[in-house]
Amino acid sequence: FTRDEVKVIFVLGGPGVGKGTQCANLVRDFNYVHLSAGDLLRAEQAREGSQYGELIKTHIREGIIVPQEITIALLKNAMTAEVKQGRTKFLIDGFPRKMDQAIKFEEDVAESEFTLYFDCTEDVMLQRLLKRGESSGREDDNIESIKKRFKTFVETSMPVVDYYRKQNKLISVPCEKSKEEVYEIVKAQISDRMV
Ligand code: UP5
Ligand code: MG
Repeated sequence: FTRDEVKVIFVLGGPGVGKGTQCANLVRDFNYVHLSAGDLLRAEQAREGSQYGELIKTHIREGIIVPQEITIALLKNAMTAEVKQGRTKFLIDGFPRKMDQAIKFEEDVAESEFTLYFDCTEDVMLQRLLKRGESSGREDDNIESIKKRFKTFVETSMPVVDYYRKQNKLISVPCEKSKEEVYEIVKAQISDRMV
């Protein structure tokens, strides 16, 4: 596909803030495809014969960012498959979480329309992750990994958020309230831009 064929919205926010939850709401109400970079990495990790399985596993457990080449290739593949089916509008969740990824993706794949940023205190995110960790089976939903994810988010991913804020391409939504209340704010902020 070419860069003009697709429409891309980035969805960013700290670990456990509710990116996946709100993307599911958006997909229900708008004609978008939800691609979670983390989900794509976990699927690749679990894929038999993947040469990156071990690398992805350790990076996720340590809460650090997998090299961009891997993540961008997974995203591109997933997008290609969707475009073939005529689906061209994407919510890209949990990506880009490092400046090099943002620049490379926008250069090579497509420019983002805007970034939806979910904002929340670490305390609230921690509670959500610990609760989810009781049943998620995710290898990074434990207190040690969660602390590392928070650190990476502040040091490595917030510069991306600030970069889009400076470009006036950031829509920031507070996320402390209930899922339903947060979604009301999301809709009010972006529904006119989801066409
Ligand atoms: N919940 C959600 N909203 C709520 C609300 N308003 N009130 C109360 N509860 C709420 O939600 C988390 C939990 O909170 C759920 O139980 C939910 O019901 C509840 P969820 O929607 O899953 O939050 P989300 O922001 O998607 O959390 P997630 O854990 O997926 O975020 P991360 O950004 O940490 O995880 P991701 O999967 O994106 O990445 C994992 C790892 O992959 C990274 O740490 C990194 O190592 C690697 N990665 C890369 O290397 N590169 C990438 O580009 C992407 C990922
Ligand atoms: Mg998620």
